[in-house]
Amino acid sequence: MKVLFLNGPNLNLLGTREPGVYGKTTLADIEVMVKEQASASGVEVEFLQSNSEGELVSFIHGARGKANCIVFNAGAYTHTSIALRDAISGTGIPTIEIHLSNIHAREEFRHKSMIAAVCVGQIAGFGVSSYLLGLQAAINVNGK
Ligand code: CA2
Repeated sequence: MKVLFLNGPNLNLLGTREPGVYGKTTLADIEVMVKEQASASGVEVEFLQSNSEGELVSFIHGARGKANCIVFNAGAYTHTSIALRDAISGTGIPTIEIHLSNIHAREEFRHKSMIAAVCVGQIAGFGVSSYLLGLQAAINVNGK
C-alpha cells in the first residue's frame, strides 16, 4: 500500500515563521515522523509539496495507479480551488483532507473547504498529529 502526502502553498515555510499558529516543526521533520510510523505499519509513503495549484493538480493526476490514497493539506487552496476539487473527484483516488490548525475556529474565509465534499473525511486542528492521524485514516480506508 502506498500513501501520497501532498502539501500545498507555503507549507515549505513550516517551522520557520508563525510558530504560534503552525508550530516549530518543519515539513521535513513531519515527513520523518510519518515515514517512521508508516514503515512500522508496512506502508510506503511519498511526500510532495508545491506552491503552484497546477502542479498540485498534476501531482494528483500522477498518483493514478501508483498511490492507494492521498493525504492532502492543500493549504490556502483548500478554500479556493475548484481545480483541486475536480482533480480529486476526477481521479477517484480516496483523499483525506488534513490541516494543522482548526480551520473552523479561525477566520470565516477558512471555514469553507472546496475539497471537503470530494474527500473521504477531514482532520483539522491537531497540529503535526493531523499528519499521523491522516496516515492512520488512509490505512483504515484501504483496509490494511
Ligand atoms: O492549518 C492548515 O494546515 C492550513 O492548511 C494551513 C494554511 C492555511 O491557509 C489553511 O487555511 C490552513 C497555511 C499554510 C501556511 O503555512 C505557513 C507556515 C509557516 C509560516 C507561514 C505560513
